[in-house]
Amino acid sequence: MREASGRAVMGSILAGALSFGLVACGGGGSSSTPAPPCPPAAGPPTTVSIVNDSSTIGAYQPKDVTVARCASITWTDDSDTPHTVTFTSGKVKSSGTFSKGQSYTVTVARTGTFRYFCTLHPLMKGSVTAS
Ligand SMILES: [Cu+2]
Repeated sequence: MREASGRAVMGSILAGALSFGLVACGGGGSSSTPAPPCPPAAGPPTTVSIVNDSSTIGAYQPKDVTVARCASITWTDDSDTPHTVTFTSGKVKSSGTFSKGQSYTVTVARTGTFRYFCTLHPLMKGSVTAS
């Protein structure tokens, strides 16, 4: 049990070194940004309708969409049930629950294929490919 206090001291030294490192980074050098920022209004918007489906309760229509990077995608709930658009990767922002007549719009700043589903009806699945 005596080692515990020793570790706590190490932890605070590490935290101090980290905050010093962050301050030292402000010199205007090149930074390693994973995805370049999107220009405003890049490309026409893509729309996906969420419709009633007898087997999965809801369905994304179209299920899979391909867009240019930075294009916006809007899902509109045209069904009778609330749904979500929840991405399996944290690289694209997920929606909360939205209901009939409401919509959710996201801009995909990275390239790749991003799968998503509905947390309320996990059989509902779709994907967005940005290139
Ligand atoms: Cu759903």
